[in-house]
Amino acid sequence: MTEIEIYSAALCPFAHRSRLTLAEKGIPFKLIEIDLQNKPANFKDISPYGKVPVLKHGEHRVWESTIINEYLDETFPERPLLPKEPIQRAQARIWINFADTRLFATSGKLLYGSEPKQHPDIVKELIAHLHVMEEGLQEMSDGPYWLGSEISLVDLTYYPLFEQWAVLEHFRGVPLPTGLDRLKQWWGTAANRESVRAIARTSEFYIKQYGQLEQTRKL
Ligand SMILES: N[C@@H](CCC(=O)N[C@@H](CS)C(=O)NCC(=O)O)C(=O)O
Repeated sequence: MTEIEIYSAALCPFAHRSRLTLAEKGIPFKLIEIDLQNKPANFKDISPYGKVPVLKHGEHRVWESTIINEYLDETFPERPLLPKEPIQRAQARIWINFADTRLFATSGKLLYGSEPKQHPDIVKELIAHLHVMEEGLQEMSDGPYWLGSEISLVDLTYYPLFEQWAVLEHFRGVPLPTGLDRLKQWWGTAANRESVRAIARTSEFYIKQYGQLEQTRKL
């Protein structure tokens, strides 16, 4: 098999998505850990946006976690992680897009891209997104995964933020609100998945690492 390398960083939830996809599909890969505070001089040659994750597959490079994940699913069609029917694929992509443009965008803004006075409004926005997810899960999934009985790229796209939720709670005072029962059930199922457990980090790990980041730049 042509060698696969993934450029990753332990704290990066986007890289986490692609490592989980590789694991779920049983694709062997080499992990290259990048210190994002001290990037290698040639990193832009590997990653045009200067970000992780980047996938190297032989002579090809692919970046952006959701695009990497679809590339992997199409290139290695065994153990598919998207449904077959176009409409179901479209629905999966709508949820993946919601993760990127709403949930991860808002949580990122809360952690990095805002002033404390903006936080109450951003927290409201974040909680509203969680409620949209809760309703979506109730309506479209008979469980235990996002699209029903099988794990999919939707689960692998969302899960990494939940593994790090303790960071939002610790640094921004945002516990997961009560009343999101279906979402919490989904989280519990995803967290128990073998691929997830194999590389899971504890809340303490994330809090400590983000705490160290805070010393070097403003969280
Ligand atoms: N939309 C990108 C986001 C990737 C991203 O933001 N990665 C962060 C780490 S979590 C990064 O590499 N940041 C380095 C930088 O911006 O200098 C994806 O889904 O892959």
